[in-house]
Amino acid sequence: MPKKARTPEERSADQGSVDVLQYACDLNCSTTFDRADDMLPCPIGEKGQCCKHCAMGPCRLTKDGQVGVCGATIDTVVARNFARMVAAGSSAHSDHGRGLALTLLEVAEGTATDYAIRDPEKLKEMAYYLDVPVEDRSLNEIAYDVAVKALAEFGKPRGELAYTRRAPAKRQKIWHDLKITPRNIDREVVEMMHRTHMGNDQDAVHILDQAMRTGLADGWGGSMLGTDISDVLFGTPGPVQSEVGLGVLSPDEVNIVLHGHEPTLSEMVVVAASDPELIEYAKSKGAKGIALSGLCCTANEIIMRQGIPTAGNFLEQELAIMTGAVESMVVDVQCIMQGLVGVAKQFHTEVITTSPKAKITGATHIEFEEGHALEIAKGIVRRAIDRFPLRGKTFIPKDRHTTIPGFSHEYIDYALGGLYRGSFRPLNDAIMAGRIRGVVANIGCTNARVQYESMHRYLTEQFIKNDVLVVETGCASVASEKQGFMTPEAALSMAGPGLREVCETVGMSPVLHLGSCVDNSRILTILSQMASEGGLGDDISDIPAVGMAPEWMSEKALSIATYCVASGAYVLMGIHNPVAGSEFVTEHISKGWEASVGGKLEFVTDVEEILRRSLAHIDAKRAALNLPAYDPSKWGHSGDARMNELLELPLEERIKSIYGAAQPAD
Ligand code: NFS
Repeated sequence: MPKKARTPEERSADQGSVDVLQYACDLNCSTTFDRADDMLPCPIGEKGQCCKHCAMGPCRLTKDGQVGVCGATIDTVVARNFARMVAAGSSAHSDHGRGLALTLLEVAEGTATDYAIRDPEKLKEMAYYLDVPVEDRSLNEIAYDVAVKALAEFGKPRGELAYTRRAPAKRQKIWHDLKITPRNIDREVVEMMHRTHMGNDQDAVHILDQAMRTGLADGWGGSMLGTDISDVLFGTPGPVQSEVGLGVLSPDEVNIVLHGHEPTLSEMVVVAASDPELIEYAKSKGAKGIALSGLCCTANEIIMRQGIPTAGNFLEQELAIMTGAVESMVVDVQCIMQGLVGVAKQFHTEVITTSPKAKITGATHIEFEEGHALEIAKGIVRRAIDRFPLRGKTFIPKDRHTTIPGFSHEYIDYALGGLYRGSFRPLNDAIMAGRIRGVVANIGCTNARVQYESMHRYLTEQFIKNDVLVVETGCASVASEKQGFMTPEAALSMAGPGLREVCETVGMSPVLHLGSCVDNSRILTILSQMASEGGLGDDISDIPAVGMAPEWMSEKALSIATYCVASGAYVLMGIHNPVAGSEFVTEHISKGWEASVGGKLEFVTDVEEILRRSLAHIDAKRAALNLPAYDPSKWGHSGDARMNELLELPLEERIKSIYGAAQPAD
């Protein structure tokens, strides 16, 4: 029976989206939220209890002790379903990384002349880990070898992933002992698919071990290569001021929304849109200029490097079109809803697919080639301009917010110690002293099944109030950007006293934007650096830190969760438990994985319980390190906020408050 349709306010915590959702109702436009309300999730598939791996099934294992036609137990079926989701997620991130490696190769070979090496130092760091010599060699020679070695990481016949050497020594040993160090990226994904084919691996623990190895191939392989090469080609991010929200769409310029994941395309459209000839062409069509904005992880890529505003997260892709103000939505891969084409048909918007890996029926396909990148990007911009005269009635919400994204791990290192003494020491010290209680990585998607952004917003606010430094990527970060959490002012008005003091000293916000979803690899690097800095144990699992994706929806989120757990982190996921069909598997990925790799994965739908478990975990890790118990009353007696407070006091009280009561002279 269809559920009752939710109101716009019940669907989204974001005011701009609520306004457009109301407008969509008035126009009788259907969105992903209507489809979610109409379509009840399959209760069997939701818990991982359905096996359709052969034509003797599908088998639905809903009763205790029931087995499939082949005899597969519920534990095997649930573990296989979960492992396949991890493999799909790992493949998506990794193929993104491979695409960038191929672009780097073309740059080095001189066939992709529109790109350049923007961060030579990062290229040399990659060379170090990939055993590429750098002495007396040109950048192109280094780049060529780095690209070839990076591509070999996907399919080399022997050895292990080179980047696993970036993990703390203790962590590497855990992986070796458990035989889950990834050998090459493609091999782990292929082996996961092989093992879960009918009639192979039928031991839940063994299947789940390979799921960890497949996840690690993503985190320490495909994603980490993707992040590094993006930085090499497009620049390592540093803080930049920009804006977020559907209100960034321009009422009088040609709006081109860039949606998807890979920066190769979006960066070129950014260049094309600043071409004076094209700007003049836009004016000739009655527009004031060309306005670019981003959606989903592409948004994160271009806001943190180029300051291009973010229109919204995953669930705002249809809403952006419904404003009637978008001439062109240009997409590449991942998190792109097929529903876009149906929505676009009701407006003047053209949906343009560009990847040879992702066509959508009814969309215009203009295939992107790195060798003709700028020419193709200019063609795309021109098409968008041509649609401007077709624009009808528009409804652009007012909602837009200032944000300062762009915290690469290199920048954090620099911010904490300056150019000559950059280090994670101040961060470790702040955690050890208790000024910062711990760190939370809040990441992942938004999901149409819940009031989207509400969990991200609530949890992030509670964490910073509790002196927990929050780092974010992907759609989660868009939610915080809209709340103003990613400005230094947020530290003054919202952070707990200890975190506030640290943020004031460094001049940073209490929630740091680390980039797109592949950039969760930056979190692995930060955690490894914190472990090697000293004072917080000697492995990632010792650090008072928690990872979470409270509004996850994609298989990529499961891959991220799995590699974070295998790297030693406690990870909490919301929405629903995809392994709920097996008590054994639910228990194994929590307590079982904690025993074997020190990290654990739990699915918790109640937001208060996510908060409680996170803080309890952080405090338990502090206690295990013999650090002082968290006590906010010790902090907050210095800094700008305290100065402002003092300035409000009458002079005498102010002096007493600073110097104490005057003591009688002897
Ligand atoms: Ni990542 Fe989720 Fe998609 Fe990016 Fe957004 S939905 S797992 S955050 S855009 S990949």
